[in-house]
Amino acid sequence: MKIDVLTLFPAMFAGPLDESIIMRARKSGLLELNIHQLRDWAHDKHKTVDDRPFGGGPGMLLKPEPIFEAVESLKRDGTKVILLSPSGRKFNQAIARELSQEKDLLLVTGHYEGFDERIRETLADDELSIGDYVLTNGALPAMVVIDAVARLLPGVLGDDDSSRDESFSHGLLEYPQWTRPADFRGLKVPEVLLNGNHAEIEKWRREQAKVRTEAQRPDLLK
Ligand code: 4G0
Repeated sequence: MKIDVLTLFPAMFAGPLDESIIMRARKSGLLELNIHQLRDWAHDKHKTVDDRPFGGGPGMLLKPEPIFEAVESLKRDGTKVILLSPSGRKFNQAIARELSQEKDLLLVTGHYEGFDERIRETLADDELSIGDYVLTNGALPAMVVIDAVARLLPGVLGDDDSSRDESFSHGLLEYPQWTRPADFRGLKVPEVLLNGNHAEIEKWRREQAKVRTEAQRPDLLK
């Protein structure tokens, strides 16, 4: 998969995507990642990319010309163009799975109070939000989407990690887990996990996952 990102803050992308599993995916060619500076498509010598909203109001909007020209120069046949903004559809594991089936993504990250509406109407195939909060710009949301999608690409994870993903799709939170020592400062691991009865362990874990989901995420059970 190829992922292009259009951003005003390319330096923010150095670091998180240069580590561990994502870097391995990039080095092996399973993921091609290209970060682009939106100002490269600005028209004037001040590299202006924003302007004030018609009708008044606070803040600035990303103006259409630089983004239209950037997207037109970067997208090819079959590229899915996605805006990151607080008004998007809420990103989740199911959307990550869908996106991992695409050939190319182009992530357009905003800033200020948002985008000129013509960008949303004409240029974007989808608009995603990583959650109900406002950040200073869309770089972190783009990195969240890239990470969640890249680890699902065939060959990126080992088999152990891949199967772990399925437990999320069963719609419950993870059951609690412990590792050695069985007694740490008097804090003991539940006896059921130490007795080697795998049918009993499986049943106990299912119950615990349900208890935890009811407490933390009752919305998942509805
Ligand atoms: C567009 C995404 C972009 C509009 C982006 C802000 C949070 C998210 C931005 C705005 C972002 C998210 C209307 C403030 C840049 N913050 N939740 N900031 N407005 O995914």
